[in-house]
Amino acid sequence: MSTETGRPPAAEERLKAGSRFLRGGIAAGLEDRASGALAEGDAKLLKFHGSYQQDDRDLRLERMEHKLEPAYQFMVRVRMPGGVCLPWQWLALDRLAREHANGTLRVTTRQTFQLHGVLKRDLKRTIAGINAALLSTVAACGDVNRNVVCHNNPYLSPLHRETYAAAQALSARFLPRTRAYHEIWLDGEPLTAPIKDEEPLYGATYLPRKLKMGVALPPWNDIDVFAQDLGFIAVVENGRIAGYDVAVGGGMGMSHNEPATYARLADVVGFCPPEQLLELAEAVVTIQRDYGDRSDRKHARLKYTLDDCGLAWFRGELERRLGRALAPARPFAFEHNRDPEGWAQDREGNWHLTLNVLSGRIRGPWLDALREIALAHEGDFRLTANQNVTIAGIAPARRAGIEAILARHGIDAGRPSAPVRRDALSCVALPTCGLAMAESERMLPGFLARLQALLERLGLGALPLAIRVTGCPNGCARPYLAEIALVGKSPGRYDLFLGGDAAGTRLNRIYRTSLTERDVIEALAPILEDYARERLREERFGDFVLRRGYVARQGNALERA
Ligand code: SRM
Ligand code: SF4
Repeated sequence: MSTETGRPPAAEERLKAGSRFLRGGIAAGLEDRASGALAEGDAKLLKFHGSYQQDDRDLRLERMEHKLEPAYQFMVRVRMPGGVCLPWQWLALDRLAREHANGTLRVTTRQTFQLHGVLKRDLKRTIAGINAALLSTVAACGDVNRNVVCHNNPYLSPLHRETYAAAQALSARFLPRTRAYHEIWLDGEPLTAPIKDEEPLYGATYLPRKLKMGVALPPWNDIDVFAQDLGFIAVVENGRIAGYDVAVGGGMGMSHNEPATYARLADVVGFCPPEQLLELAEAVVTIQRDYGDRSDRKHARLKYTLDDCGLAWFRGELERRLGRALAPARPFAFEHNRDPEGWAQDREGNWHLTLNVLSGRIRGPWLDALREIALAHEGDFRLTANQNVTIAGIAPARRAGIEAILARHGIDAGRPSAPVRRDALSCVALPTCGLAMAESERMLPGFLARLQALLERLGLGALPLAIRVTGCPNGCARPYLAEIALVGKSPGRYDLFLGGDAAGTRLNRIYRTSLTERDVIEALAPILEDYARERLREERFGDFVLRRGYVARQGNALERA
């Protein structure tokens, strides 16, 4: 094992190398009833199996005072490329959420589900249950290719079908090959020494860090393609997908006060025909495998490899591995990165209903309503990377039935959400996320209500606004692409970012630091007043703050393309 930097490898590299292809001591640790936790190294390896060890942070202090170990619990993330889930799979996840988790399903910003609050004794049952529903959790987390996201607009098929097929193919191609997952969770026959497992693509130490892929279909950028390590932008010519423009090196994560870490938009490096998609992805993944920084995990994402080695070098290396020159990128144009809301009908007459789920948290009447719908629904469900749910493929005769179920549970599918709610995203943060510095999901409804009141006072109640909140700078709700973003700094305090655009092609800029929620509203009030008076026709708030100099302008991804 070596690193390109000449510095010693990070501890995680030794852990992976010595884990016997991700087995570690997880199986034995699950049996150990003395603690609700796994050993430290095993908790890290567990991520590759799609689960995070967490503890209920609301209870930390109290349990410490009573000399109890933290309230350990596990988050389980499903691998669901393109976010498509059949009704019976939905029912299986609903049951697992009620029986073994905290009674909620959480739609993530990568188009899949998370369960929270699973106890160690129920972890195996939960993961086995997900597999019994022909879903998986393998490689939903860890230093591998994560859940592949894909444009979500089923009524645009057959183009949507093609992008979805591309997402599925990418997902399958980069699955780890180790049998550890089957052994631990599905009672597969253990391999006896010498271990014969191998990872032909990843190798025994997998990637230096996580890697994220997504497939976009312009004019919709509902997956935020420029935030992906490797993004494919479908190029539509004569009504068919002629191929994909390839964008590399996107990423959101950074740390406060560490300028060596930063959010970065992906660069468009060329075009590839559909049949070369997997080959190209493999070349990108193996460059990152071979050249990514394995000594410093804060500097190990593809975006840093790209900036350290240079875009020209990267393109050259890519072409060397492909054995041919990359074709130049073709033109594309994105209009927005949000989801449509409400009912839409496709050319065959079927209906699709996109429900706005605040922060993607499905609980209470929403959980019950969607369960009831899943019992009767003959189409499928599609999760979006904006944390929403589309009930897709509803036959015309069944639309009224779906509406009636929703209405019985107090959900009015016909009424659009307030725009601030419709396009808002938030990460999970407290109480489950171990890295949260401030509230996010739990503060969002109150914050949006205060902002909505301000907007209404200024006559801007119907203003479309992309607002994103995260509990720390890691960027799980892709805040640096929003028109307004709050990024957690310390309990109750946020950095305020302004100036993203409506299509997810521009990074915003920091405007003020360490503000309380109330300070944020006070800081926004004069800018919104100015906007109410001085905006140009159709001018978005994110564009206005740049034009008026509230934050400095920087190039966007399309200008870099
Ligand atoms: Fe994330 C870590 C939640 C999408 C960047 N993310 C975490 C962890 C696992 C915390 C941890 O490491 O202990 C969070 C679990 C919280 C919880 O209790 O559930 C977490 N991330 C999420 C989710 C659930 C946010 C959401 O509200 O939906 C999203 C799950 C995605 C999925 O289904 O796979 C989620 N995370 C993202 C995204 C958005 C995306 O991928 O489009 C990003 C920014 C894009 C990127 O990766 O650059 C993101 N998460 C991070 C980072 C920063 C990585 C970096 O390069 O610095 C971390 C921290 C880390 O990896 O060390 C992180
Ligand atoms: Fe946790 Fe930070 Fe991600 Fe929010 S952004 S889920 S606080 S890691």
